[in-house]
Amino acid sequence: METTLIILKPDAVQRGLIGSITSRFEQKGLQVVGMKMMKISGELAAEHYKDHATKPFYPGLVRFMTSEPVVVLALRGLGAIAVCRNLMGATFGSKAAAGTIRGDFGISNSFNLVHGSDSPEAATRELSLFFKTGEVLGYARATDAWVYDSTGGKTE
Ligand code: IDP
Ligand code: MG
Repeated sequence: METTLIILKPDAVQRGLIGSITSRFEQKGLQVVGMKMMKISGELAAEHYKDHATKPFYPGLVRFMTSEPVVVLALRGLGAIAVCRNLMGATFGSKAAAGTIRGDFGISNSFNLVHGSDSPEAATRELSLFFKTGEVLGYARATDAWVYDSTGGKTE
């Protein structure tokens, strides 16, 4: 099982898409193990996006991500990091495939609704940036017996 960090960006919150986007992840079978609304500080945005610090779009990205509240989610599931990236679609809304979150809900290349960790290392780092100890909750989910096949001794 993996846990990944998802951010519903300010455009998702402003456009009233918190529920619709969260539903995409839930319907897939991902388990919500952390969820909160927050306003990202300049320091946190800089730390989160430090790998992009030299990119031309970086100042605008930090301005966007700190402009209005976001919703952060910790999502758990088998292969959750790649599963979520696939559900999100390609970075640019104008290019993202239909059927994906970015492909279905947006057309902008920078206001692209959602962030998702792109590797296990990034997920660990980003979860610890956005969630304090105790804010990500492990709990047994009643539907897991049907979301996953555990009848053969392993969960698949
Ligand atoms: P990702 O969010 O799909 O992982 P990254 O390349 O990590 O994409 O870029 C981080 C964020 O920066 C994107 O989600 C998008 O909001 C913004 N961004 C990336 N490339 C561009 C660009 O060329 N122009 C404007 N914004 C960009
Ligand atoms: Mg990225």
